[in-house]
Amino acid sequence: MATAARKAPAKSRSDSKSSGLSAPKPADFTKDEELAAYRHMLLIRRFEEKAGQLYGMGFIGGFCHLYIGQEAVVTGMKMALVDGDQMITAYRDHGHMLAMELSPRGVMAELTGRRGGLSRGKGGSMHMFSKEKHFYGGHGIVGAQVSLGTGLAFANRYRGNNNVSLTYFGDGAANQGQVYESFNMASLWKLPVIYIIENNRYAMGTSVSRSSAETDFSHRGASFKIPGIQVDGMDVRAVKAAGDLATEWCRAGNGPLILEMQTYRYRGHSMSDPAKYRSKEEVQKMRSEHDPIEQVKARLLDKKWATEDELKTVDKEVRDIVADAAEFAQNDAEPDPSELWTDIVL
Ligand SMILES: Cc1ncc(C[n+]2csc(CCOP(=O)(O)OP(=O)(O)O)c2C)c(N)n1
Ligand SMILES: [Mg+2]
Repeated sequence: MATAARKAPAKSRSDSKSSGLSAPKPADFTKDEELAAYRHMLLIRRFEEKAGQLYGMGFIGGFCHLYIGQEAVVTGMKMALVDGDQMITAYRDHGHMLAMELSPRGVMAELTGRRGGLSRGKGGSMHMFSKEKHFYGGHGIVGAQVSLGTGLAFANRYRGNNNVSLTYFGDGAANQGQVYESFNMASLWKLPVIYIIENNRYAMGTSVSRSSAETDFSHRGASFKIPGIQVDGMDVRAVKAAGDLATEWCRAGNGPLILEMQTYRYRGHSMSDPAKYRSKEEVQKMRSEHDPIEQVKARLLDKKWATEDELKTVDKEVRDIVADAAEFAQNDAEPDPSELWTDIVL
């Protein structure tokens, strides 16, 4: 009996195939779309590099998780949104904020704990929000944002506004229990939520294969009849095409969808990570063969849509925005001590 029970499971009946969904071909970008994707991804990369420097110089305290390597995920998804669509994520969140057009000055000044920060210097790297830009944080408890993101989708449904909630979480968070409670409700009530699992292969120092029984995260909704798709999260065009498909799916009233973004983080989990769990060669291979920004750059040059000099100008413009944000974040005043007693429930 025991051997029969261990037989390989039959293929899931509620996966992407039975719903008629499969990963779409990468989007055919116009010149303007390629250039916009290049600029947006470069802004995130340069911003994160600067945040890393400021951390090293002692301007940023506490936690700081960099998004370098994963830029195509938020950039491609943002290109598929309409006004009013919401985004919520975990603590590796600066790229998500910049994608949602939160001000680089406001984000950087929050990292340095200054008055001009988006949470007035009291939230830090993991806790920033912008209701006007429909960005709902920034959450440090692994998996906690998944139920909140599902709640945002519930509100959309209740208000009949046709907006979609983009709820991001990591491969590690995908093993948290509340994720599945959320999946159940989202599917039962057909909520317009896209669960974006950023599979960057590691949860702190633990690889996916060491921690996950099902390593195909697009199948994680099978028990709840939520279809899923695996996406090359290093190719911004593949992300955009998946984003278009997923937003249309949700807006048509079909309920939730899972997008597993296969991506990679180049830096450590946070700023104090000895990185003994992976080889330098593994990181180098991803950088040299799959870098999301280099892919766009190569296409722009290949199609003669931009020259090296023009791309250098874009880099200069982006560096100027980041330098201005860093300058502001280092010189802005710290919050007044009386601020310790504001924005809290006593
Ligand atoms: C409930 C909870 N458990 C454990 C932690 C400690 N912790 C912080 S990040 C992390 C790993 C999460 O990895 P993943 O979801 O893959 O996200 P990534 O860091 O790769 O973006 C853990 C276990 C936490 N913050 N919250
Ligand atoms: Mg991870």
